[in-house]
Amino acid sequence: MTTDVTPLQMAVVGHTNAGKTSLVRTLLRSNDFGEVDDRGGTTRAVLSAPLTAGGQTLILLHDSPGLENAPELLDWLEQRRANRHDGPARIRELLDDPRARTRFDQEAHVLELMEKIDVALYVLDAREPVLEKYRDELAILGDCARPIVVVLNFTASPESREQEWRTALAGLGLHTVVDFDAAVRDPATEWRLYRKLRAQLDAFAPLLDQWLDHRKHEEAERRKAALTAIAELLIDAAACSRTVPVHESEQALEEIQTAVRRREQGCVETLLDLYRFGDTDYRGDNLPLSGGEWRQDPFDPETLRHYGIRTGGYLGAGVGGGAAFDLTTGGLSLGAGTLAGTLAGAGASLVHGLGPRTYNRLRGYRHLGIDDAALQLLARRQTDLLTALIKRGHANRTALTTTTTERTEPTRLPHALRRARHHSMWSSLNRNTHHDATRAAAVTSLSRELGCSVPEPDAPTADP
Ligand SMILES: Nc1nc2c(ncn2[C@@H]2O[C@H](COP(=O)(O)OP(=O)(O)OP(=O)(O)O)[C@@H](O)[C@H]2O)c(=O)[nH]1
Ligand SMILES: [Mg+2]
Repeated sequence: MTTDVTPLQMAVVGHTNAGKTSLVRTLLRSNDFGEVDDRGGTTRAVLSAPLTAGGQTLILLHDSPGLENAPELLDWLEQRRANRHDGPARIRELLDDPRARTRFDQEAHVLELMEKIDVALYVLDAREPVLEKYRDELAILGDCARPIVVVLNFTASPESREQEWRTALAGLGLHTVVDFDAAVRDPATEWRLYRKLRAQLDAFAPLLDQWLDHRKHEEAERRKAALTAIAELLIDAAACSRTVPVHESEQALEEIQTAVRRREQGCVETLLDLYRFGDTDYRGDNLPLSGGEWRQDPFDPETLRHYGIRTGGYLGAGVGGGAAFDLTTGGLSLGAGTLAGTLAGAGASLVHGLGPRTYNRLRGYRHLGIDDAALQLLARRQTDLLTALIKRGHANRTALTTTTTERTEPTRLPHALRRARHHSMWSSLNRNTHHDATRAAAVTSLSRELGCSVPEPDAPTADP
């Protein structure tokens, strides 16, 4: 049974173009809220969105239009001598005055909002010098008599004047300041922001604790689901195989490659969905991801080189690595275009010491699958993508990039993938598929192993 909760009402206010809507997007984990633009004056009315846990709204976020005319508005307020010691009364006087409302239309939306909220996040562009107009904005907001937490945005920029701002804000009696770059998702800063709110809002402390617990749990579950999706892809790819007459080898290889490419694409989409990113996040020409698809083919040796994956001894055979291989050879890698010819030319020498499927082979059959290097490539770029998504804030409007770390030594495939080689039923890309408990166990152990190379999104447990 759920009890009714009175949500914390939180306004996001500040100068125009300071990054208010971007901050809301990051806190919501969604780039599907409001409009974000460089021009300024983008948000023209208050727009609200809930932060929910277990079907309950715990926090209501209110985005607001930017303050543009604070100096004149402050002059107006300072002329109201009758209410000179009563800030909220002066603000009400302004809102009740039709001429002032028209004159300060944009600001009136914000002041009306300030009257009904529990706390305001004042967003500042930390790259800006400490100008008088910002002090005026803070003086006006101070009149509203609501707790204010100052959010220094753009702190990841080299032009950030964070220290200058902190000193100036302290001079104005504002000590609750948190740095926050809305384009970067950093759970530690988000955690700090909520801790600052908690310190100011005793009555909402249990609610904020509940929200933080929810957020941590949600992040951990999201990461787990993403790692499972990658492990499923890799098991499907490793277990994918076709046994065909030699003359159909080339066609069968192409079929395997097409199936694996599609399967990888499915995994990309699952990860983007899990992290709530859309097609605007992967535009761009200089990226491995373009229009939601990898621009580099996983079966192209160039792609392997890009990822620093060595194809071991395979290339020594004189054929392209990272393509697909005849599983009966125990690891000889063969490019699609060269497969039939190479096998035909290699003749019996390839048959030497080939293991249990030699019989089929001798009768003119091939047992084909994808090679270790291509599997390593799939694992690397999916875990790289997941790492980039974990760190990406929803205010980030540049296209998604992934960084790859160069590895020179060929690494051994994880045990689960080596096992998958012997279980063709485990692959959804084969005709006869059967997902049993052993496959599930392989997925679990592989996703744990993959997790070692993907950062934990958990916020720090101690107070900063
Ligand atoms: N790099 C970076 N860019 C940001 C950040 N926050 C906002 N931006 C960019 O700054 C511009 C303005 O952001 P908005 O979120 O629209 O700002 P706003 O305060 O809501 O603007 P108005 O609604 O016009 O008052 C956009 O181009 C954003 O992409 C940030 O933390 N880092
Ligand atoms: Mg806005």
